[in-house]
Amino acid sequence: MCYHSPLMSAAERIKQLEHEAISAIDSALSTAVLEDLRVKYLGRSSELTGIKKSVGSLPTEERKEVGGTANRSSRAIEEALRGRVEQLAAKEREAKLEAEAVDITLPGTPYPRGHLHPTQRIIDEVVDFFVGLGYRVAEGPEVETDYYNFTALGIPPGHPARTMQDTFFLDDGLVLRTQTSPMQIRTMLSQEPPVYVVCPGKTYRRDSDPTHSPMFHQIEGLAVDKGLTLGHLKGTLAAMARHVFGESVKIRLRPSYFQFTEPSVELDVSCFVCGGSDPACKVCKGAGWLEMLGAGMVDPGVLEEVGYDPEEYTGFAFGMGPDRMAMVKYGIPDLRLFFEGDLRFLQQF
Ligand code: 2U9
Repeated sequence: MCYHSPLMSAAERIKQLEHEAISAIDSALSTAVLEDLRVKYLGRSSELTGIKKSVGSLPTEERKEVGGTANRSSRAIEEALRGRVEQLAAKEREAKLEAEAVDITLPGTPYPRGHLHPTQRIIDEVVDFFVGLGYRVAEGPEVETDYYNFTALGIPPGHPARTMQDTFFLDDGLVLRTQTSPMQIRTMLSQEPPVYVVCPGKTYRRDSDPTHSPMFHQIEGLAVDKGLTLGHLKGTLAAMARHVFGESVKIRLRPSYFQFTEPSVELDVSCFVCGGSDPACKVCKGAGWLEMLGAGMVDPGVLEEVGYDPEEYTGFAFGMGPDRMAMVKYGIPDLRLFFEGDLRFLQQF
């Protein structure tokens, strides 16, 4: 607060106010302070405005000097404010630009990308291969009747494959399908040959350990046409193996047995890591071969069951487990990792 002598003239007081204002303006450090000073020295309730308002009540000979001095001081203070505001505003703008500077050469903010499940990747690769050959994709119910899941495939009531340890039985003779074969039966019942269909989906078996899960996936396929032979089966599956595991893999067929195919085979692919050259190979355990799928020529009884004439048509079928194929292809030790939903596992793919 400035205190002044009551004997000081109005003009002297105006000059003192001007001096006070300008020194405060020159030492102000922000435009906000300058705004406060403008209100304090030039505002409606400022002392200088009060003096201007009182000029009219002064004796005539004083009015000109006091009014002129007051106006001159107001203009001097306004000028000082304008100059200081420009100085500080420029500095504040510089500081703001500096603080908010964006380095446009920095990489963008990475957005978390979704990841396909390893099993889904294998399913997509295999299904894409068969769609490329002209196969249709057939998907269907996971809760099946025992007719479509067993009887139609030549597994009559009482057959060991129906025993409890394999199958989840539900009420009313329904089951959780143990393979996706029911979709091939449903497809054949819905159309005449030729049939070229691939059937991916979830299947269920009463099994649970590091390499078996109660819910797992299968991809089955079926081709029914005139003149199909085991050669067609071998050529088709060899091409599929190369598509999934790389052009250098070889395949071999070993005799096997399934209730719904005759002859039945197991198809192995050569180890895509060591090609059979490394007895200590972690992937094929030195065998050089990896068991990949089961297949065979469709049993004539199955064709008859759906009304096809086995004298006129032959077919081949195959079934594979994409979960297991993913474990082999990506070197995953425990199937249970597939179903725990742990992103640390899933985002590696
Ligand atoms: C029809 C006729 C024949 C499907 C086939 C296999 C061999 C097979 C397994 C592979 C791994 C099941 O998930 S797995 O354990 N499947 O070995 N599946 S032949 O044959 C059929 C299917 C439908 C009408």
